[in-house]
Amino acid sequence: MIKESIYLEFLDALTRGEKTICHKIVTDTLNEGVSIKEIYLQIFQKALYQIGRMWEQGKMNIADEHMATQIIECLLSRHSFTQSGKNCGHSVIITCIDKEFHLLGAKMVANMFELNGWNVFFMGSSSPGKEVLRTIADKKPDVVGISFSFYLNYLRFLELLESIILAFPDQEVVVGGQGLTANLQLKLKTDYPKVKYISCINALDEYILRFNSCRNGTE
Ligand code: B12
Repeated sequence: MIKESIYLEFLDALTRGEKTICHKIVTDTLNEGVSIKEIYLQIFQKALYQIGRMWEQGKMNIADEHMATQIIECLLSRHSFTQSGKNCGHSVIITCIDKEFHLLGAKMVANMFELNGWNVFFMGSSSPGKEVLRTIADKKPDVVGISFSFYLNYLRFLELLESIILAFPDQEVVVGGQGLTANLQLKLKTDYPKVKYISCINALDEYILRFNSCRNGTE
């Protein structure tokens, strides 16, 4: 568990655009033996959700929000491969839907797969549906992960899901992101029972463990 004081120190530096201080806090915390997953959830995600609230309440301007996002994007790239595990032989495509510019949640998820030894094909933000389909045909991944944050992208999300299921009926698909409201989670359960909703990287850990044990025949 990361101390609240560390998180607050990070948030303060982040909202002032102080990248060097943010980087030092993360490096020191990792050196104390805290895992990357805890840093992602208890510092990065927590700070980004707070920044969202501050922006919504007019307590943070767009420039500062963009700077903070850039700092976390940079830290996410720096702190990914460093604790990489052995290759487990599984592969995953992670993508955001078309016109979806919220990238960081998807990137965290991609990094977590990578840390668990998966071969990751990360397509980033705003990927056109036909390119996602082409990449699935090309890479033949074990899993496809779709990230969806902005509610107005709802129809694009369903369109992509439908087209993947139609073209690759046996494809394992996982989805996540804040666009998946309780209603939409319910719709997924009833209309697309094979698609798995994963709420955050803690739940992702459980999914990866289960996936590995199923594939290794221990379940
Ligand atoms: C940074 C940010 C931006 C940046 C994104 C830059 C970037 N490179 O990513 C920019 C400036 C581009 C942006 C733009 C906009 N944004 Co914005 N943004 C945010 C902010 C502050 C942080 C997003 C973030 O990174 N969160 C942290 C990550 C780690 O959390 P996460 O995405 O939830 O991911 C976790 C889980 O959901 C899950 N997960 C996510 N994806 C996946 C995928 C898979 C496969 C799995 C298994 C799991 C999974 O695991 C992740 C890790 O635990 C949020 C506030 C918030 N509450 O998040 C608003 C927020 C998401 N934005 C919002 C809005 C409204 C907008 C704009 C419409 C603003 C505008 N008027 O222009 C545009 C829309 C752009 C678009 N078309 O996509 C709203 C969305 C409301 C909604 N649900 O629709 C939010 C919630 C702000 C708010 N409080 O209103 N934004």
